Amino acid sequence: MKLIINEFDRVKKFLSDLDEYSLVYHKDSDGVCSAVLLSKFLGTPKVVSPNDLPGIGITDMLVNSINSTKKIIFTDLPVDQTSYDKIKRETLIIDHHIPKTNLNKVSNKFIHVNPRFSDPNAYYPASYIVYKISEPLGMDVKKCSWISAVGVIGDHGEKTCKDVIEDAIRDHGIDRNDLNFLSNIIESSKGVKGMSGISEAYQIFLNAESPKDVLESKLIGYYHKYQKEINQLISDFRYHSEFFPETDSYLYEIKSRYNITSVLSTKISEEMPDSAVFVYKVRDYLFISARCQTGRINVGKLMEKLSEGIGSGGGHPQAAAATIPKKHIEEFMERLRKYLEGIQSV
Ligand SMILES: [Mn+2]
Repeated sequence: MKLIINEFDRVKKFLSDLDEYSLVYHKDSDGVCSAVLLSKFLGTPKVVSPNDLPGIGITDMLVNSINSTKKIIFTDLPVDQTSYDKIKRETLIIDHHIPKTNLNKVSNKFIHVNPRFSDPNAYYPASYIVYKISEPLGMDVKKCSWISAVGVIGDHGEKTCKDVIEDAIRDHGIDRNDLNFLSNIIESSKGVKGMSGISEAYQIFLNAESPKDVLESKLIGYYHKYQKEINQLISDFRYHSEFFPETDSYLYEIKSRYNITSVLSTKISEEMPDSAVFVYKVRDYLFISARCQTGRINVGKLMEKLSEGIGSGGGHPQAAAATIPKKHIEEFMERLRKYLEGIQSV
C-alpha cells in the first residue's frame, strides 16, 4: 500500500508562494514532529502554536491570531471537527484522523490533505505525510528522516511507514529504542509542563541538527521527572485503588500536578490486560481515562453511555475517556459505581 495525496498539485501551488504563515499543530509527538519538519522545510512561521484547548480544540484567540497572517497551516489536527468557519485565510490542513467533512468541498480556501479520503483504512501519521509531500518538492528530507520517524513511532505507525523508520536508522545511527525514547521525551515535556512544555519541545527539535542535540537538551530533565512520577503513582495505585470483583475492575483517583492520567491507565492496564482500569482526576471538571486491553469490557461504549446527557465520553473498545463538568461529577460517579458493582449494566 502506498500513500496517495490527491491534492498534491494544490499543495505545491500553496507552498510555492508562501511568505508569511501561521502554523498550528496537535500537542503530541506526531504533531510536534510534523510541525518541526514543516518549519525546517518552509522557514520559520510568523505565528506558531500547539492547539490550545484539551483534545483537538482551539480557542477563538488563537484563531484570531492566525487570521493575521496571509496563509495558515494546520498539522495533525482534524480542523473539520472544529469551528472552521472562523478561519479567514487560505489554509492547508495536513491530517490523518478519521475525517467527518472533506473541507476541499466546503470552500476553495481550504486544501485538506487526509489519506483517508482515498482509503478510509489508510494509516499514515502527519509526520510521514509531511515527509512524503516534501520529498518531491525538492526538500532535503533525508537530513530530517529521524524527526519524521519519531512522529511515526509516537502515533504507532511503524507498520505502514517502514521506509522512513529505515531511513532514520540507516542515516542517523539510531535504533528503534532511541526513536521511542525521543517520542517519550516529547510526551513527557507535555506531561510536566503542559502546552509550554510542548512548545519547548518544538523549539528544541527545530534547532536540533541531530538526535544528539535533543538528548543533551533540558527535555531530558522533563523525561526523568515524568518517569519518576509514573513509578510513584503505579506503587500508590497498588495500595489505594478500589477493586470491584464483580466486574474485575479497578478505580483510582490520581493526585498529581502532571498531565498523566492516560499514560498511567495505559501502563497499569498493560500489566493486567483483562481487568478494566479507571483512573480519574478532579479539577474544574472530572477527567477519567478507561482501559481494558482485551476489550472484555468495551470501555469506549461504556464511557459514552455513562456520560450521556451530563458530559462527553467515548473512544476505542480498549481505550477511552470522558470529561464531566463539576456539577455532574456526583451523578457520573454514581453511574460508574453501579456499573462496577454489577448492579447496573449499560
Ligand atoms: Mn496527534
